[in-house]
Amino acid sequence: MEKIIKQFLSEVNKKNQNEPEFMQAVTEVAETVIPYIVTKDIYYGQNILLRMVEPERVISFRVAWIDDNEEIQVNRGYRIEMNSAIGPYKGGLRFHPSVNMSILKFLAFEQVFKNALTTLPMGGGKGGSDFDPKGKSDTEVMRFCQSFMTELFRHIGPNKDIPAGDIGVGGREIGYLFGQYKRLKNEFSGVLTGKGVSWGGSLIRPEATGYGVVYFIDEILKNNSDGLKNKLVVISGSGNVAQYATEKCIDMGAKVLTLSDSSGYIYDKDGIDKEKLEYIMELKNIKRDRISEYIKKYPKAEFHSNKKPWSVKCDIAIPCATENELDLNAAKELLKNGCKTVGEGANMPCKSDAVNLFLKNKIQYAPGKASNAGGVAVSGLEMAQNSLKYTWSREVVDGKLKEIMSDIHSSCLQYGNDKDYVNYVKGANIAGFVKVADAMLAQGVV
Ligand code: NDP
Ligand code: 2IT
Repeated sequence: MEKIIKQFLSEVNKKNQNEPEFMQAVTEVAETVIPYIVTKDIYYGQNILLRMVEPERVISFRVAWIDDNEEIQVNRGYRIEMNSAIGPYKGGLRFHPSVNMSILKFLAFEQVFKNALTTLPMGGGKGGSDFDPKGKSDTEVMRFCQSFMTELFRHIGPNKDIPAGDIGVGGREIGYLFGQYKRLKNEFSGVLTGKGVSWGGSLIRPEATGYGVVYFIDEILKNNSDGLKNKLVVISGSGNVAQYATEKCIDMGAKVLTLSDSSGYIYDKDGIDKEKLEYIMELKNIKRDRISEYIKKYPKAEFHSNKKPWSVKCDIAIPCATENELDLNAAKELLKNGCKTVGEGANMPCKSDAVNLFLKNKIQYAPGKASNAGGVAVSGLEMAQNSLKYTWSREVVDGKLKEIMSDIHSSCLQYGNDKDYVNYVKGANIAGFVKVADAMLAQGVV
């Protein structure tokens, strides 16, 4: 078995040199899915995984724009259309200086499995740019978004490819992107998700990823006759996912001790309550300031510059910032301090050796493609509402989100339940694979 996996990975590696994040995501899937494929006659010998790791289409383009000093700036834009076997390409756009082909291919690959798990008809894609929105004026962000969409618009469409937000792309950016698409196409359509509620957006979409990850963690705990009440929670990030994960933890009676950004983390031993969270939302979403400002307002809290929050004692850790933010040492520290549950809000925030340590120690560990699927799931519900030309209430959307997260949990149990331990990595990868593979087999070699 090991030989087959190694051979497969070396073949993929040959074609994808210098793409470490993509290879990291592919390796995790290969290690769990290949042992399953070899036991199934319908999949064996069909090279399905080899087809899945090859994007259906990769688009890369120049984004030129003029900054406030009238200087010409040039960024690179991308869209990876990874797999459309079960529906149109669907996935976010990331604007961050670190964006490159490897990062977007890993995100697009993960998205294929995640979207399959949601039970909704969405294929997988991802895009973005190395543009850094930090420190840019609103009008600079608008001009960049307009230039970006002036190329992207010809590749996307409500039945073709439907982008959404991710790091650096929130409601403001989706607004500017949508405005430019509408102008170029002279068409008001559901081409993007995460839109404002008054112009085609869904209620609960901003909250969905953060709420969803907490619903998923609640499912894990319930499966062990436990719950979130009075649990100590450590969260990283302070953006969209972190904020709403915090809100839902508070609602469910847990105590959130930390949040972070790329400059460090805050530790509030009294817990971040609703009022403090409201302050953080204003700080991050409106003032677009740094998390360190928190201790000026709440001097009893601590700020740890250039550090990550994983050394703080907790029951549950929810990494919600970015990939590979939790390494082996951090995982050891969490274990030493008695942490029992790790639910990923971000995509691939735990390094492979950290994940292996969690699995070896039977930590309840939920990979992002299962636990953070709530965001794209509600994007799918936004698409459904756009098609119906109708809107559902908060309660209806939240109810559907809860049901979807519970169904994803059941799918993980179906394929990942090993006697006394649920391996959610194995469960999520095989469940996602089966759905996409069956569709690919039905559609022939294309
Ligand atoms: P935001 O841009 O709203 O927030 C990102 C947060 O992570 C910020 O606090 C940011 O700090 C921090 N961060 C980003 N990059 C780094 C880095 N390289 N090092 C340290 N900190 C960093 O993004 P989201 O909350 O939307 O996304 C967070 C994660 O969740 C990502 O992995 C994303 O792919 C994933 N995700 C998002 C979904 C969504 O619906 N938005 C859905 C599913 C997954 P700073 O401001 O200092 O950069
Ligand atoms: O990683 C993700 O699932 C997202 N950024 C959300 C994608 C979407 O289409 O809503």
